[in-house]
Amino acid sequence: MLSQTTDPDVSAPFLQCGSRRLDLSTPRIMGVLNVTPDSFSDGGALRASRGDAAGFSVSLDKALRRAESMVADGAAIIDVGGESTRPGAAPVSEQQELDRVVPVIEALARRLDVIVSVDTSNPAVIRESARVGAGLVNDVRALRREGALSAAAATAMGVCLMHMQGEPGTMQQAPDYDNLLADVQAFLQQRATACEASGIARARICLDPGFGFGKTLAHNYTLLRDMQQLLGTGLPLLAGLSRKSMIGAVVERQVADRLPGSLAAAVLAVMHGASIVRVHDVAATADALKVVQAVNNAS
Ligand code: 7PM
Repeated sequence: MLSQTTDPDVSAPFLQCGSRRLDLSTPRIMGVLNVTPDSFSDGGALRASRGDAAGFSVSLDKALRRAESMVADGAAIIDVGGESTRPGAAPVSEQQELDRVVPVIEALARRLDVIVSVDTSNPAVIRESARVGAGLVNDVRALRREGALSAAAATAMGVCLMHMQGEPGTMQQAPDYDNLLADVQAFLQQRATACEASGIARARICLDPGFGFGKTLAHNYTLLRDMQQLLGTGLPLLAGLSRKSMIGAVVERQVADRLPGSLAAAVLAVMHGASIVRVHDVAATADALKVVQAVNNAS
């Protein structure tokens, strides 16, 4: 008897990211690459302009090596960002953000066989990142900034639309929902519809419930338990849980000691419908997800 499961091409899920098609028939890992001035131990040479040849190359090389090792460990996407979403973080100017992320994206896109993602809300950063080879825009503001939607639409990049209640500086002050899952789903659906209306094909869109972004601890765990409901949109889900305070709160450990908790969260996210997990610890997460896959493939 013919069945869909005998034909690997029938309804195989994917995310289109520029010229690359990310196969989502098994869960994928997005590795986090921070390029803030303090994220590499040379004291911030990424901030240095192209004129500062020594500092520039040292930090660029470190970023490249870190990304290379994440790819070797199993990352399908490298997410390049400037931690501008951290509550209380100093605002970064457009030029600073361009100077930090564009050279790194260009180097990664040229040298690595991986989808390079840019973590930004800024239209100029979206445009420049696409020009140098980025395949995905990861925007915690879901392309709501003036000009961001049209900037993304003018490229062939994939987009990750994340739910956030409020703005990074104040979002944790009093998170409140009438109906958490319904509110998150309605927001994401509305942003996906806006993307499609701007010419972004559905195949380019993935959704993210935004763990920790305008949510209490209880909200975050309800969302992790019930995120399968978001699959009703028909779009793939990305989940970012790695090292977050929702894990720290239950294991009572500092950021550096949250790997076991983060692995449990990644496994649960995949079991509850996530196609992509955004993590800091790629090798360990890859092992954990292989165990999930072995269960799913059991006869
Ligand atoms: C401080 C606060 C530092 C928060 C870093 C963070 C997500 C993301 C981030 C996510 C998507 C972190 C966050 N989280 N992008 N960017 N989904 N799509 O813990 O959950 O990494 S930044």
